[in-house]
Amino acid sequence: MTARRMTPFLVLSLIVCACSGSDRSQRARAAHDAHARSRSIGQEDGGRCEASTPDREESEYDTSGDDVPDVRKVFLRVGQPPVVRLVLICREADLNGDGIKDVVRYYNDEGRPQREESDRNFDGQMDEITTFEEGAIMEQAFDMNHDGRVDTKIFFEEGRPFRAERDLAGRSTGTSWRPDRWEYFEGGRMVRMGTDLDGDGSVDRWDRNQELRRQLQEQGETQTPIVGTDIDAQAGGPPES
Ligand SMILES: [Ca+2]
Ligand SMILES: [Ca+2]
Ligand SMILES: [Ca+2]
Ligand SMILES: [Ca+2]
Repeated sequence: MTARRMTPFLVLSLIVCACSGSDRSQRARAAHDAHARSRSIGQEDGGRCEASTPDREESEYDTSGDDVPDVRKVFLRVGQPPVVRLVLICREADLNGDGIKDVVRYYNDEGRPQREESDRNFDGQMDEITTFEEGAIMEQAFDMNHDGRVDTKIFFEEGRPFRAERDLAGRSTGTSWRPDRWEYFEGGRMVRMGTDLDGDGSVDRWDRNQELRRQLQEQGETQTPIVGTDIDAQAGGPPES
């Protein structure tokens, strides 16, 4: 039984081995050249997709028609021969055609997006990081003023932003997030905003858009009362994030 199963594989192996030596060496040389070229490109173009381990394959594509690759994909080989499938785990692209990769998206072993980093002003520094959970966008972090530090975060629920946090005073560090502005959204629009004026981490002033809240409530988009004491109740401390 086992021998019968192996027969097609053996035949295939014999066919492969029957290829001429010159064909084989040409293919090997082409593959080697392509690999060497992509590796050198990867070192120079800000490439972040790691493809050096033996369980990975990479390929490059020209999507702009100038014969220069602007997209690189890295695949993970999953399974054992002869049943091996390739799963996309990383994709990076040069959006403005300057030869430097500006956006990279990482996927998990099931091919679902996990994280995306992008350089929106093309200065070589990533300034937008998007994280996903179960394939859905959960959080975005921005370096809006391009000083190398995150100053804005947006949190999502069911694909829509529900809260933004901003560090207007620039007190955050790489390990400590210290926002001083909290913005809340309903129906995709901001309805209230808390500001920490004295830098102690607690909200000192709440502003909210009464008219917008009234409109949303009339449309049945919010259950939050228009009038009430929720502002006072929340003053004095930022929300848990
Ligand atoms: Ca670029
Ligand atoms: Ca940048
Ligand atoms: Ca910043
Ligand atoms: Ca305060």
